[in-house]
Amino acid sequence: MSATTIARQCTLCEAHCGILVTVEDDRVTRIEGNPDDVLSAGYICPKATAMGGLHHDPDRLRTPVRRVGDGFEPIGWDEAFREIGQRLRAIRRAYGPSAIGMYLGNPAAHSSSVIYGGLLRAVLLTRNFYSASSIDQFPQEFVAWRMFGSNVLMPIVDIDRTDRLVILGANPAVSNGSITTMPNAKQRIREVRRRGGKVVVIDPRRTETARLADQHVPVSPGGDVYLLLGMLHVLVTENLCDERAIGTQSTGWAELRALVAEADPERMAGYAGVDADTIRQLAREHAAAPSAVLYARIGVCQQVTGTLTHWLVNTINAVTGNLDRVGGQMFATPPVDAARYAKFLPMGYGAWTDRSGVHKSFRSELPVATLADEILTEGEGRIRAMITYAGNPVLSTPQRGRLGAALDSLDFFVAVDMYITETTRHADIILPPISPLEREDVNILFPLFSVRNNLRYDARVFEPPADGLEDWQIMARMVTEMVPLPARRFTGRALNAVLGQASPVRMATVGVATGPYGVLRRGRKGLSVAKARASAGGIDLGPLEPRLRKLIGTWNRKVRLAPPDFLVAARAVLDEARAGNALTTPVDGYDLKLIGRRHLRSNNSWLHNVPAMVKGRDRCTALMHPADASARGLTDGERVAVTSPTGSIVVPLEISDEIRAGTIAVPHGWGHREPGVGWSVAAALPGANVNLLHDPSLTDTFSGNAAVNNTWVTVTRAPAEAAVPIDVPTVAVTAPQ
Ligand SMILES: Nc1nc2c(c(=O)[nH]1)N[C@H]1C(S)=C(S)[C@@H](COP(=O)(O)OP(=O)(O)OC[C@H]3O[C@@H](n4cnc5c(=O)[nH]c(N)nc54)[C@H](O)[C@@H]3O)O[C@H]1N2
Ligand SMILES: Nc1nc2c(c(=O)[nH]1)N[C@H]1C(S)=C(S)[C@@H](COP(=O)(O)OP(=O)(O)OC[C@H]3O[C@@H](n4cnc5c(=O)[nH]c(N)nc54)[C@H](O)[C@@H]3O)O[C@H]1N2
Ligand code: SF4
Ligand SMILES: [Mo]
Repeated sequence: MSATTIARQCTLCEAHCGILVTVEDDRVTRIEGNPDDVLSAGYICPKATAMGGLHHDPDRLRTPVRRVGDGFEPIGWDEAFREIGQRLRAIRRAYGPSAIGMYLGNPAAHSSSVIYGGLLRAVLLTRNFYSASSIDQFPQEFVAWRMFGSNVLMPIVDIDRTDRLVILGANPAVSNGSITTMPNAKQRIREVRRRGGKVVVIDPRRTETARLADQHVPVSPGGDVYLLLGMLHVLVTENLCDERAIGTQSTGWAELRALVAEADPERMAGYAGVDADTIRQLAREHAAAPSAVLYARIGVCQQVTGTLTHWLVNTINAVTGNLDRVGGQMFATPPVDAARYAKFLPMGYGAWTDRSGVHKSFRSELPVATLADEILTEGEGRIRAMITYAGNPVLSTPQRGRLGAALDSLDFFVAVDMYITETTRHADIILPPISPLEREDVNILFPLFSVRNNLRYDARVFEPPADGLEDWQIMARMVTEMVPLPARRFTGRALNAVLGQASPVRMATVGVATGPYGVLRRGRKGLSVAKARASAGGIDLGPLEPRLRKLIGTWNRKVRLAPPDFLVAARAVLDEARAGNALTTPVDGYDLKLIGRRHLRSNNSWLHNVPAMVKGRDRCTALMHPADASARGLTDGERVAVTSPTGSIVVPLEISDEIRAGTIAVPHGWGHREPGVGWSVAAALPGANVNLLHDPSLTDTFSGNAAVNNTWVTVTRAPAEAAVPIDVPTVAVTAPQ
């Protein structure tokens, strides 16, 4: 049979690189970068080939399955939806809508099916909605809402035109950028320097990105808030700010100046782990560069100071005149201009809390760190049933090792996933969508955050099986089951027929046609999904343009530099510092700080079943500085126990001076050793679940984002293998009856 090659995108991470997939005899034989792709221009990372591996993976579920004893048996779709409807409606009748919880995972956002996830959530009317966002970008959304009046207005980095790029808590050389979608980040970073610009990386580890930079500043984990306050102090006291930009763009300048009056670098240095001269130099150079931008991502989100840090990042960019300016922080003009309307959506901050009263709702969801508690804690309002959609929270979130038992204790659990994972193995029913290569799509989410405006189309590589469903069709069927309907047997069928016509691609077609470039506004020359479909690699819609004034959702259309509650919290940090107290004091007996790291061939928890993604040396290791290793008499490659007050795991030690002394790094997404998991390749190289070590009660003060990037641990030689209690939470797990 002859080979065919089809252009689409790799949908594994936010970069969505253009790929050319060659198929012979119904098998993927080659995946390469698409040189015509308007954003990735031929670049792919080693993960792209996993798109083929996933499609052909014999472990991938092709039909719905239902629990029988410890295993699963295949069932038909109609039977599955009927049972799901009956069970969930009965639970809702008995205990109310919030007895059904829902968790939405990261890959949901990588197809436009996610629109239907939102619809299901709305129909459920539950207060118990959770997602990976609260261990990811919640602080950035919170800051965007407070400063610019809309959570969607997370500014992105105009990396291709900046003269100075300063990166904190992100490793785009590996992650390829997030909330700044920038495929081939490495090349873009090199280009900054080639243009004569300067690149600085502020990170406790000399990362793959730091190796491309002019300067690496090994900040202490959690030290960024002090470093940035110190920088602001220098900018203010040395009159380095762009007063004209501030005057026309912002309010709150006087309050901000007053706040940082005493945050002198000498005082901040010890807490930041960065000397005062460096803090001064960073501030002066930021102000002096023709254009400059601070870019921060999850390393600083996953901290108790996540919101404060991201606020200071945006603030420094703004007061140096680099907000909404070429080469600074900017806002895209995507083909579906969601940011223009998102400002009208209520954020529901604190509209309700979890039952402990500690965690507030934000954009109408609760922080995921409280999920196991909301299932396990007895009493009124307990979650009795769960729906998970494209998520693996047992591995990806800190729950003191209790989430598996919590899921087992539910009356009913339905998972939408193509694998039997550490999470879905606890389900009563698993509903698998077709493989990504079998779906057609138009991504309208990531152009909101891309470094150039664009519209790209994903073609199907394989025809889906006749009885295959996409995620949105699965969600639509569940919506039908959960909408209160009179005479369900007949009206349900009618609603199904209506929803079945409203595919996300059709919705995107309408959205693009009516959007800023659309045919409805610009006539025949305008943009349409059909034009993107006919293109070789999408349609380039030009560089980012200043447009904050149009988008901003604050009442006076000014940037709020000094939200009062941020000032109070920052003042408290400074008062503590003056009294000699750091934000995170060591817990007795724990002497190292644990941070995370990502690898080029991993993607959170779910690529470890593709052989090409796990070949080579063990990657789930504890990275430690040589001085720390020798102080403990530890050698490279030996097995060590990493223990926190919350749990203990055993992993091999990797010694390298790329990590700051006093800090260790262990990647997340590993720990595939649970019985009954349907990942045969992953189970052979399981690694350990680092989230057993993180304390779920440590969250960002404002948004409730899980603070997993700064945990006190000890590291000791692991006892002999047979005697090792591997991957244990140190708290007993008891499930309610
Ligand atoms: N300690 C620590 N923990 C972290 C992080 C960290 O840095 N440190 N990072 C956090 C971040 S940023 C994120 S985003 C989260 C991710 O957290 P999650 O989203 O909970 O977990 P993933 O590992 O992405 O699991 C995705 C699941 O979706 C399934 N899946 C893949 N594609 C599809 C699809 O198209 N449809 C459906 N229905 N299912 C699909 C996969 O089989 C897998 O089971 O992890 C977070 N956890
Ligand atoms: N290969 C690969 N690519 C991915 C993913 C993946 O799992 N693998 N996941 C995707 C997802 S879901 C996301 S959200 C993005 C995330 O993309 P990034 O934000 O780039 O994520 P990380 O690579 O985890 O980078 C976080 C960095 O923060 C540093 N850090 C930790 N603590 C601190 C601190 O206190 N201060 C400072 N300044 N730095 C700190 C860490 O050392 C690390 O280098 O990546 C996406 N791309
Ligand atoms: S960076 Fe890699 S995983 Fe992400 S979209 Fe591009 S090829 Fe796929
Ligand atoms: Mo993420």
